[in-house]
Amino acid sequence: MAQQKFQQARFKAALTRHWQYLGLSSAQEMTPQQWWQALSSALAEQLAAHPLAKSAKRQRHVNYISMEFLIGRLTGNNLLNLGWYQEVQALLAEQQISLSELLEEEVDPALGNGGLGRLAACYLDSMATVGQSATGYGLNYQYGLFRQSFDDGQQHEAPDDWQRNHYPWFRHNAALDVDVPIGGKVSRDDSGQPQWLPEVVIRGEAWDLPVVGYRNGVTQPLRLWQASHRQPFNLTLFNDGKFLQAEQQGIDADKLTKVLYPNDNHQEGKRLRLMQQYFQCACSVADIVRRHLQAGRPLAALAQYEVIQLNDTHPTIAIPEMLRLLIDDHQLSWDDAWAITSKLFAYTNHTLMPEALERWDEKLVRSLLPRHLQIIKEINRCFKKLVEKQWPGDDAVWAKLAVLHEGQVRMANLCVVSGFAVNGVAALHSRLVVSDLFPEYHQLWPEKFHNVTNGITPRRWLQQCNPALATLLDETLKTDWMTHLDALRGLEPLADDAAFRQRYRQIKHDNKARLASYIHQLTGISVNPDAIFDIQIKRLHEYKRQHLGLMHILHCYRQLRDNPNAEITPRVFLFGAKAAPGYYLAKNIIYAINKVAEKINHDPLVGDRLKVVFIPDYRITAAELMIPAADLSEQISTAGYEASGTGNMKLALNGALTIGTLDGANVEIAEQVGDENIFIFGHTVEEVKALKAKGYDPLKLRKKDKHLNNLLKELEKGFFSNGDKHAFDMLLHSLGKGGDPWLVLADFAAYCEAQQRVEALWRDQEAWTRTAILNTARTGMFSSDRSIRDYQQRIWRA
Ligand code: 26W
Repeated sequence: MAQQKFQQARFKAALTRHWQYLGLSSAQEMTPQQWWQALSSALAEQLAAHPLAKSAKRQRHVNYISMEFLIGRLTGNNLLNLGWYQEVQALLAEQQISLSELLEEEVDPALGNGGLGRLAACYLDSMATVGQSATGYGLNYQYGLFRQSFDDGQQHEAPDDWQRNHYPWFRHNAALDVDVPIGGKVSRDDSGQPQWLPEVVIRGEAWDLPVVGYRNGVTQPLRLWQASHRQPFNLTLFNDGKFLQAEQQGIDADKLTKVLYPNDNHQEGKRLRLMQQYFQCACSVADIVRRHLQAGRPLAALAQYEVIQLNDTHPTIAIPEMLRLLIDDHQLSWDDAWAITSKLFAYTNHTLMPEALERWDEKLVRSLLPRHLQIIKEINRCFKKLVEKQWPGDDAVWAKLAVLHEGQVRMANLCVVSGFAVNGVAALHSRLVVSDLFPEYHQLWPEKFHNVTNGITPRRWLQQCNPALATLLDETLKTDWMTHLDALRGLEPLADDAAFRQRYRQIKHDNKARLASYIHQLTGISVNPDAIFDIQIKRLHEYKRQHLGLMHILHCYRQLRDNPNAEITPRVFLFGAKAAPGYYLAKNIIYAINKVAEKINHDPLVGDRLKVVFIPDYRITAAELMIPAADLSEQISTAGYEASGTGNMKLALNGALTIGTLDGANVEIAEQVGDENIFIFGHTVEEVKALKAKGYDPLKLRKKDKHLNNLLKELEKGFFSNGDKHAFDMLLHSLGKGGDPWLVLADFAAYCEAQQRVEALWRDQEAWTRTAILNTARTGMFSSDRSIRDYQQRIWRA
């Protein structure tokens, strides 16, 4: 399809309506925030009027269900994808308005925690861009991920009231609202058919955001469900003088989509969370089936036209919901309903961490979803026959594979048993999914298992966040690299061109200066743009080992104090990370980093040579500023635990060199860029397993390594915490006796050695830039367009 044309007259008229509606006498009277509102609603109006792309014949429509979509700011990104940026910029300039300043007015919708939610957003962008007909389904949270600030170094959380009510990109599509039953019990009707008598019915409102393809005229919806009540206000109660009770149903329903759960990689068995999951699935499944029937297609053909991709197990309840709808509402037999459902669902696994694998208490499921529990039991019963046939009398295997076991419903098992495809998110991870998580399932159904390595959208993560580099690529490559990212390979010869290196280096330097001024404005700390910008940005988690980074900072600081004239390479260590509010150890790590930062940043002996900055409230917008300014990308998880990572791809594409373990997609990044252009260190997956099997004792290591011991001692003595000897207890205990499950101490020496290799290369700036250019040139395969094509070929067969 062709690019959609910008209609100047319509746009101007919409702007005018906006200030007139506000009761102002000219556009000039609008505040910057009102300008942003006016601009965005004028754009949204043109888009809303644009018809959706008709899906190509025989292509299955993809329904991407995810509890999280970390979309980031929309206005600038939409302008860029539409190809209207320059035109709108010029129009606004006529009124002395700066477009880039207006774009800063947008709140960053934080409807996700981290990697999983951001991946969903990149995939929507790519599906629209490659012309894969798709709908994203999620929840319209009133409060997104909490806002983070630091109070004497400790994380403080505040609600993220992002004001969805005034978000001009939203359209409430009232014709699509759905009624969702919850609770109650199941009885049998006269013919013996189960009949669900729910306790309450909640209204699901369809709030659509437009997903704009890259200059191809495609716009498709991200549909976020918002809970309300059919009768939010009870007039009878009100008339009886029961004013507070009168609003109760509305308030109760509202609670459902009030707030995003801030956990990442850790399940809590909370009732409200299960209600959120079910609410989202019920709305989405109803919408999918309605769309199918409205197109005049038979139910039996549902899986020919639709596929449902589950973003981790969070939307698993969609599976029994689909069966329920087909059996109870459309009177299909179990066998017919199963034949459809088992061809419809595909499941993506994003983590192997046992504490993240969702299990729900059978009692809880029964109390909220009694009919679904019956259906789950039936799936379990049928599946047991199969297992019995394959492994007769083997109770241990059944205990592992059962969907329902010892009063727990296991969502991952439900997905594998009921879905037609399962995939991991990087080659190594997909291998481990088979070998460590689901080996028996793989034996049963080898054809179900796939790998699709994650990707990132080059529109937001290069063109938008790094415009200077994008311009250099435009001039140099003269191709549509943003939709054919492999074309970056064309840069390879230029790595040997001194003039090109100079330009590339200058861009990095300017991006660093831009970040430095942001840091100064935000924290008052001055950082030197000529130093190495060493960046670790990701959720705070033990397995990601921000504390390994901290240990290395202590090591550098110690070196300087031992020898104040030491020739060390100036570095700025930058962190960005939120810790789940109930994850105390992660918060203790944040505190430790902040305290160490305080000491180092104020030590006159150090001067400009080392700086440590923990940037508060890390989010998409901060990432867009930090990634183009990075020299060094820290990807230092314990091997085997980071499923893929996607920040690693963004950073490498923008010319940061990776220091990392052989984990997740780091392995594939190393394959692409070449071993000589990346700093790999530490125990491999096999070595981690072997070390643990042998019995790893961090204390022994500590005793052997005097230097390491001294670093830890300083933390213990309160040197960084004004004499408070207990400030970092949690962190230190985790590294102590019987501890260090993430092998921080075991990888420390290798990490420091790799950091020395980093410094050696940095001293030769020409060689460094050459390597950086090769990183940009060779990371084209990490475009999410490629990931989507892999999904099409391997899973959706679109
Ligand atoms: C139920 C609590 C919970 C919440 C979120 C469990 C698990 C999650 C996510 C699956 C965690 C997550 O975001 N995983 C990350 O997914 C990214 C996208 O595939 C990967 O790049 C990261 O390696 C993985 O940690």
